[in-house]
Amino acid sequence: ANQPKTAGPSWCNSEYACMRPSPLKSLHNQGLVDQLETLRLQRTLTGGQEVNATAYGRAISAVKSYPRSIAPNPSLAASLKGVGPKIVKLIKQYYTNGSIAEVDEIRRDTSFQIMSQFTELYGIGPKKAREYYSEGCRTMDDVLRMGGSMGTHLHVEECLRILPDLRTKIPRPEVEEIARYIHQELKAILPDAVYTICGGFRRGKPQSNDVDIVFADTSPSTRSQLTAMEELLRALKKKAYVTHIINVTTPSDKYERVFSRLDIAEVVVLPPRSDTVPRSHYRRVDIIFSPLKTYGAAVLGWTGSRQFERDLRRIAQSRGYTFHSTGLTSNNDKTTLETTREEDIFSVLEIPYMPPELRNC
Ligand code: DCP
Ligand code: MG
Repeated sequence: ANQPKTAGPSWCNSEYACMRPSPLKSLHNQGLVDQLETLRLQRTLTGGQEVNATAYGRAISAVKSYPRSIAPNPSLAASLKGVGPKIVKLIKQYYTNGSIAEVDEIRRDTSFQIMSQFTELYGIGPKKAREYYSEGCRTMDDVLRMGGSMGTHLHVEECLRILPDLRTKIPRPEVEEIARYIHQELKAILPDAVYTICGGFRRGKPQSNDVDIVFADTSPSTRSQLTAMEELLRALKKKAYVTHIINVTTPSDKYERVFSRLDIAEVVVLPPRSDTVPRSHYRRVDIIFSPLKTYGAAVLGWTGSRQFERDLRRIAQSRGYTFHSTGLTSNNDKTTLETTREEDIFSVLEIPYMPPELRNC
């Protein structure tokens, strides 16, 4: 094996980001991370380039997990996994000049600002953002009137009305209150339901763009999840807590094989004012129902980060398994393992357990 050139701990050199403890913010190199994030976003929006978005993603993840400052010796960036010579040059530029020239240029570019704003709209990816821009759209209003939408069930005027709220970040206490409220309603239907708030919240983000809640029923009775989800949504709508249902994915959908036994409802809620919610905002919530047997996989799959999930799936493949939020499946006999807890998956894959706050790769 190659002798690591970095003086850092051995996991710094793992080719899998999910093996490297990655905090929310780099203690020592966050300024650099922010610059590289701009380049990544720009590459995502403009499509193929020599150093593409994925390459920046890998480099960002490597820098984030590096536990010391790179500033005293920027050349050592070359020894980080996933940092190629072109990015090393940029890193040196950053530490010499205090910023990367191309980043300054990108941030001043209005087309970049406008397109990145479009991608904040639910359901608009980089490709669509580019299309709408080239068709002349300059505001969210333009995009919605050109047919862009947040799911087929929302009308343009309605989107425009709630959009400013949905673009406001959700503080942690409100995230918790939303989960508590929904759980409370669910108890009338499934008294033994448990839940975990996943997504960025679980990774320690102080504010979230949406709320991702994974539920499982711990009672041995075999009540169908589908009915439970339907009943829950009906109850929440009746109370005017859920205001919009964007999409519901059920096992009976055409995606049956991929999403087998995971029900997902993408909704908008309007939590009433309270001590923790000083002003009501419309909020995006993903409600996920998982069987108890694969609850660990659902929680692990919905906690992220995206890079963490990508590399976890790569590790799983290298060990002869397929990982998905519906479960860990053996590639040989196609059996899905019992993974009630997240730890079960780490242990089958023989990798160290990574606490959620260190999955921000
Ligand atoms: N997820 C995933 N792949 C997807 C969708 C989701 O791996 N296509 C996982 C990783 C995400 C988590 O689910 O971290 C939740 O997705 P979000 O889009 O809600 O992202 P976050 O919760 O991380 O951030 P935020 O909601 O604050 O934007
Ligand atoms: Mg989220």
